[in-house]
Amino acid sequence: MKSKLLLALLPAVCLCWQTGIIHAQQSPNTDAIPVVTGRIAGVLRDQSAAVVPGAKIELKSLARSFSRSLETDRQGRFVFDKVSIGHYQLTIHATGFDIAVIPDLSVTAGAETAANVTLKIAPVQAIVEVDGSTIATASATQHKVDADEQAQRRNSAELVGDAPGVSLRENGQLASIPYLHGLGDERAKLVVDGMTVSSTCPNHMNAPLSYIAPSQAAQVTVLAGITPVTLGGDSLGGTIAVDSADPAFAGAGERLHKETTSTGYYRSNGENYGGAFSTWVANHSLGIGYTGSWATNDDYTDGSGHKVTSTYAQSTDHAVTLAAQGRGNLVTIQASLHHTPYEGFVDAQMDLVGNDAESINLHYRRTFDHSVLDTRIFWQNTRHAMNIGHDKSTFPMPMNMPMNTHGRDLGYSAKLDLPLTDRHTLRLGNELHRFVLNDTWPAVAGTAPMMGPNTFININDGRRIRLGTFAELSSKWNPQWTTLFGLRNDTVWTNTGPVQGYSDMYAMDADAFNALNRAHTDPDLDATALTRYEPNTASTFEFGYARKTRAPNLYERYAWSTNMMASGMIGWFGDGNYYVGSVGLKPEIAHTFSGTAAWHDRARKAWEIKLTPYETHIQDYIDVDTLGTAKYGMSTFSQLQFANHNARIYGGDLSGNVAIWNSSSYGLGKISGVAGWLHGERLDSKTPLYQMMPLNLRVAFDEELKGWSAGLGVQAVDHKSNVDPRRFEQSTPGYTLFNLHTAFQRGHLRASAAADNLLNKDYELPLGGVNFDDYMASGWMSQIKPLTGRGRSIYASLSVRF
Ligand SMILES: [Cu+2]
Repeated sequence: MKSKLLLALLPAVCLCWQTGIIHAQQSPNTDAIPVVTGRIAGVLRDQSAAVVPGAKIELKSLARSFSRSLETDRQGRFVFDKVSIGHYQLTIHATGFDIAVIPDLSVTAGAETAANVTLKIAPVQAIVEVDGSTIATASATQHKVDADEQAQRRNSAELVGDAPGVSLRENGQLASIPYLHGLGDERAKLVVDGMTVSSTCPNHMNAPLSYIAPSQAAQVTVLAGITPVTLGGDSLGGTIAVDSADPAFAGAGERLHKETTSTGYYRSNGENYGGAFSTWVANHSLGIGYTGSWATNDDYTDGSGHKVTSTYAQSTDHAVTLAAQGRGNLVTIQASLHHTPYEGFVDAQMDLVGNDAESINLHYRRTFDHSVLDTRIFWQNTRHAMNIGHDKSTFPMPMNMPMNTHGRDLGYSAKLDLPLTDRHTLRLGNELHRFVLNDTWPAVAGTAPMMGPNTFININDGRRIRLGTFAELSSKWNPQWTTLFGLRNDTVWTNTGPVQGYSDMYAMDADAFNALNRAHTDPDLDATALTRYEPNTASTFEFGYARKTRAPNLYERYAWSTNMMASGMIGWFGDGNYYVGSVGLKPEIAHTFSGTAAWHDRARKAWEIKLTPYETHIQDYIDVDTLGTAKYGMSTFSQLQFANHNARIYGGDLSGNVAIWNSSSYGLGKISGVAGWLHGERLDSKTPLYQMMPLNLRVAFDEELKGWSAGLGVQAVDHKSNVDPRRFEQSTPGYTLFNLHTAFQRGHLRASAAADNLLNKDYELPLGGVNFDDYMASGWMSQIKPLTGRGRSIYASLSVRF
């Protein structure tokens, strides 16, 4: 069915195939074939005649409710054995290629039907498949994460950092926070293996992407701007999906499919080292695997040689996966454990002193004759502890201030892809995400009434429940025109129980909060309308509108204390300010107009250039009002309360690549680049929005020759002068960074090396927030400064795969 949808979406399905009947006598396994069945066998190749391994081959009976699927083996071969005689449709999905369909293959008794297929490079990258949905949008970027990238990226957020429209905000070492077209953190939906997991922390220290190690990530998808409603819900800026590898079952001629990878790496700046191990074994219907990783790092040093304290971290991840397939069914269950004993936060008053999470993710996919049902149930239990870490100066803060949160995420999703006619496909779905949060700060002996004698209850059984229902119609009117219309309703319920402070000095706020009606129901409506025009195989134009809604999170509504110390613990902005919630907050609604124009050679192999301008008007953007300011020593901070204000963001992304040479003697030499520019402002005060990435450009030259690859990258960032006055955001100067990398493959072994910030440039991160540690270490006697980035770092890794 999905093949039909894809067929409908693609301008032309380029497919070369030959079928023929080879008499059983010529087949090597003649005696194994019973008379009422036959077999289908073939080899998959690309246009250069190279074999295509790991492609998904789906076989469907044209007459009966029967389907089977498998993957091509390392030689690109596949065999369907003991296939009942009759007529079948064969569909081939391979990343980077067109979907190929052989509409009618006939299987005769005791004979082998050959189905050798030559795949063509996908002329349109507009089709991406993520979390059970096939999405057509030209602005989407999707890529497979290779071994070098898995080893080179410090955290999984960095895997999406080079995609057009994305900028990363530093937030600890284990997960930077992606911004999509200026809308970041919880304004961008982050989906890890189909799961939506919440930050169980008032500082978002355990952001969703910290729950998948780069070594486990196999594919990343970025949908900035116009997100199809199937991937929506709390997705103001768009959606980022990070997925681990699909289960691979034994292919033709393979009794067991086995894969084992082991990687170790070392990064000089901050003594960062770690390793990952994964192993997988499967027969034709059952598979089991394990992935584990461990990483540790000390504080890094910036380009001036200054040690940036509280940038240390350590983490361990384990995941066990079981998968089974047969007759159109695929079931996967994954159980994971994540353990972070410590992680410093240089831009916050607190550090992470413990984070433990367990999760279970059950996925079931059923392929029917004409439709696909995709369902998932997930659960995660997170215990998170904060305190003042070992790097932080204790003056004039208390020595000890424990804060503990406990969060539970539970959710399900069910999606059905239903082709109505050859032209139209309907997609229906329903999903639930339920988040329950407790946030309590135990009393510290001898500190009453400031921090005792009672436990400070920040969030008491806070709940945010989102139930979403959606319908989407995608239509391929003719080879040139495609449309997509979607409607989605999310009802979000939030509530929390009564609270208390450490002592009576907090009673006024607590009593007022407890007297309020804290239960809210927000009926959120999302809509997407997208149209695409492909006048020829060398250009694509797309234009769309999306309305997307996000109801406030639990801290935005329920962080209740106006006490300076208590409100200093709230906020995920890294700005040193003090935040207070507001029960009456309304959901924010983004109206986005965006277009994409892409020009490329026919095969999208030699060159491509893509331009995406956008404008978003955000009604009731959750910004802040100033309650007061306070000068501590040399620096001034604000106490801010979350408040709705209209805002708008506009900008554009430009990306492109060109192959400069491609030959057997010189290999493939390629230049690629991504540029982004945006402007964000609050409409009533005409002031800039917080943390808007300045004009930035990344250019890379890469060369691949046989088992060797190397590249040079340049990143140039303009100075940031548009700053948010309410948060005392500071401007940062422009900078240019260079990096080099190389990798070499020999048999099972792969070695890679890199130098980041090659010239050891001293620079300030435009989205890095402030260096709160240095300010505290000076006894408040310094002007608080923006966070500086990493100085030069040399990197080496070695991995074995067999
Ligand atoms: Cu925290």
